[in-house]
Amino acid sequence: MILRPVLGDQCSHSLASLADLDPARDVVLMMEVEAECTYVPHHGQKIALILSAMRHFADELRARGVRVEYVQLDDPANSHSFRGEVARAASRLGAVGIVATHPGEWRVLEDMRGWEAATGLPVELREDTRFLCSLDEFRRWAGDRRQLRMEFFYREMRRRTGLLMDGTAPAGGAWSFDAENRRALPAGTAPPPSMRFVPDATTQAVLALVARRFGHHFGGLDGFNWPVTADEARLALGDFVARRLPRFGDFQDAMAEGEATLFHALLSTSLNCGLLLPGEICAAAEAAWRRGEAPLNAVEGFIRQILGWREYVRGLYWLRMPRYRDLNALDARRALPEFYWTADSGMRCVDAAVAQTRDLAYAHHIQRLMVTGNFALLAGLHPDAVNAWYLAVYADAYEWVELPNVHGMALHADGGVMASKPYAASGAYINRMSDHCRHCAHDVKAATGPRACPFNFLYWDFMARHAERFANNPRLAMPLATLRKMDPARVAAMRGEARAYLDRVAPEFPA
Ligand code: FAD
Ligand code: DLZ
Repeated sequence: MILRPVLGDQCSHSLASLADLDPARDVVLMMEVEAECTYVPHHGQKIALILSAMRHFADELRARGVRVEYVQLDDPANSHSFRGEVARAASRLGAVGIVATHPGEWRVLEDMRGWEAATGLPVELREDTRFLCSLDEFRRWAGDRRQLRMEFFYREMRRRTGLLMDGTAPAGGAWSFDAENRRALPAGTAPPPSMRFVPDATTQAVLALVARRFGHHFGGLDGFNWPVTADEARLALGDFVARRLPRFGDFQDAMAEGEATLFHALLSTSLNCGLLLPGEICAAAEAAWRRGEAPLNAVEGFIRQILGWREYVRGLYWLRMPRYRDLNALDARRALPEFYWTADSGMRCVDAAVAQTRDLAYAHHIQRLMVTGNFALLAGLHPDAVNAWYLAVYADAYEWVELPNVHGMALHADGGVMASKPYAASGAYINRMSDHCRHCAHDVKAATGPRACPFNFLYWDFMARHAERFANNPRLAMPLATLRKMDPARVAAMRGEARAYLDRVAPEFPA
């Protein structure tokens, strides 16, 4: 008997380790383990999503005639670690070998490397073929390039997959239409509400289990509305393509009061746990454009996120781990402010992002990057604390995708491996892209004084703090030139306010 462990983010029938499964001989092992629910205190909705998706997937496998050994969280014999459960099942079932698929996190790969010793059995680890770029292909592409840039990787992926290509040329004559995708949401625009998924008995049981065991974790369960099966995920994809994709590009960077999802896809949770595959999502988006149902700026912008960014961050993660997560290029040393949990910073944009994260386990890209991420960058919050927060609070978070986005894109802690400049912005950016500032107690035009927007004094403090480091970065030439022209007394006043504010909300860790 070959034991075939399937992890919580591997709920895909096309999984490489299931390709040659012999139902008469083999057993699939699925394990709900405490260690995976608590290595960071995951949002309850994330735990519920994974456990429900796992239970549904196990049922689907059984319906196909596969023997599934499923260990529930409440099983008294549960050892609560992957290695412990694999060893227990291998000996109980008399396995002669183990076949698994490459995991999504370094930490789990290290665990798997101990399976042979723990069981005395040969372990075959297969490539995760659900990605469009293999780890070897990414390594070859990265080669000895001095700088890795997503744009060039993305073009290569377009050529390789033929997505949005007319022969050898990009559809519409350009690789990117990003310049058209920076509109704020006009007042009165009502994005279509997302689809409703009513929890079935399996999901209800899991929600009750999560409330009982992990009720103390950050986040509410009432708003749980995630697809938990491939069928549901495909309905969500169809709904997105028909109702939100056409305007995805225009309002990709917008934020609005009371609008948690705008024209975003809400598909990352399904993709990341295997209910959908990236190829089928990109194909559905391209088909909508070819049918004339969605414009090219929307479809290209959307496909770039999946074919470009998603594959790129995954390649980068495995290329650079494990050293990547220890980088702290900007020597950031401050603690995570309490308001990342309580949503009471007094900054309307931050509180909106944190409150919806608490309620939905979701925030869209610009909230993650330009609000909570931007604050963390400007304030110099320690990368470990920020990474742990992002990994805990989002239902789509796994380290392979969370770490490059947070550590690299938002915090610039990797010194520029992921992005050529830090995404630092003052309140003016948030004001341009949202209506939060109009409702905020702070004055977005003020950089000093009792009503000053913290994003303003923190922005200039950040620029001054790192002026030397970024002196030769052409993408920061403008703000650094503005800083040099500013009245030194004004700069000193902003920096004084920044220090006083930060010492209050985010004290430095001792060196
Ligand atoms: P949409 O905006 O509709 O985008 C469509 C799809 O593109 C997403 O479903 C996702 O699969 C993919 N995508 C878009 N941007 C990225 C990106 N930068 N990296 C990888 N895939 C991308 N995404 C995660 O899946 N898990 C995370 O833990 C995560 N953490 C993030 C942390 C920060 C600081 C930032 C800036 C981004 C993070 N992202 C993460 C990327 C992105 O914000 C989410 O994928 C997106 O918000 C998910 O919502 P959606 O499905 O509505 O996405
Ligand atoms: C995220 C998660 C959670 C909360 N629980 C489980 C679990 O009980 N069993 C399981 O197999 N997987 C779980 N996961 C997903 C794993 O953490 C994920 O497979 C690894 O992070 C590798 O990406």
